[in-house]
Amino acid sequence: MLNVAQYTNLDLDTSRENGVWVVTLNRPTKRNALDAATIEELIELFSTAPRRGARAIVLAASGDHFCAGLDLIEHHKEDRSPADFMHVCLRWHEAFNKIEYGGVPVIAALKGAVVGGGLELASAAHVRIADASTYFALPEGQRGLFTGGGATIRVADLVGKARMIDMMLTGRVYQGQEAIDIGLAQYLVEGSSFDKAMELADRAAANLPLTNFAICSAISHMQNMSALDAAYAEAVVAGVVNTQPAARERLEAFANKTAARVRPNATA
Ligand code: 1HE
Repeated sequence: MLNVAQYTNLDLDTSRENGVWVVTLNRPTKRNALDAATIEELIELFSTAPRRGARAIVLAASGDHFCAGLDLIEHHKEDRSPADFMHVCLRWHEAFNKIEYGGVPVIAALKGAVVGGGLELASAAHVRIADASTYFALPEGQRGLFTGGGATIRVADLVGKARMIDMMLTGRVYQGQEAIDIGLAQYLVEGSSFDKAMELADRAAANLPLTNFAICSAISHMQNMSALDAAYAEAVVAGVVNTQPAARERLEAFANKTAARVRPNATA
């Protein structure tokens, strides 16, 4: 079992029996700004979680804001050289790639500010849930900075490059239904984004781990491939996943008419 005492800026709760872990950004007085220490903790946690039995992970935050992005005070104090900051960015990429490619579903419960590097972190998760307080922005442009945590890849992928460029040039803020419509999050809830994240994590954790591994790793890898290579990789992954013994049991349940059928949502 993971030594939970090793985390200072994260809180880790592994107590649920279904393997749903809750990882909470825990620097609320700094609006969960990401300093170098927090990035190292994220790397450690998300590198080890897949082989330590996590079946799904809810990424939450303490306080009113999900994450204020790069720790600007640390960055100011450190007075980094270009090479120093390049290495900082490489550690951010390491952390966020572990989230996106780790093979365990990561569901982000968003609230308040999801800005700059906070949006880069959120965009590495597989599912994003916004509540009424959530707002998204890329204030780097106004701070004299540039994104360094993968936004040029993931945020541009979510919203398209024209919207990302507008967000950075003009400081545009997205929230509410508009944020959903442009792809910044998949869900907007009236109540608590955390409660919805737990509900979805419970659902995802009930899938077979190997199937979730493919969903939360292979699809991202395939996006980086040519169509020809992606089709080949898809066949190989499906060959492994779709013949796993546990899938046979689920197919048998379908054949025996004991498995749930796919039905439309109930209408009011
Ligand atoms: C911080 C940070 C931070 C707050 N680094 N310390 N990100 C930004 O440009 C966002 C900057 N932050 C804000 O705009 C606001 O703080 C918030 C909208 C997030 C929250 O506002 P508010 O009124 O609740 O809090 P506050 O009074 O601004 O800040 C409270 C404390 O958090 C204060 O510290 P204190 O010691 O004076 O109490 C702030 O200094 C601290 N704080 N945000 C450090 N970001 C790999 S490249 C990525 C590029 C980027 O991410 S650029 C950063 C973009």
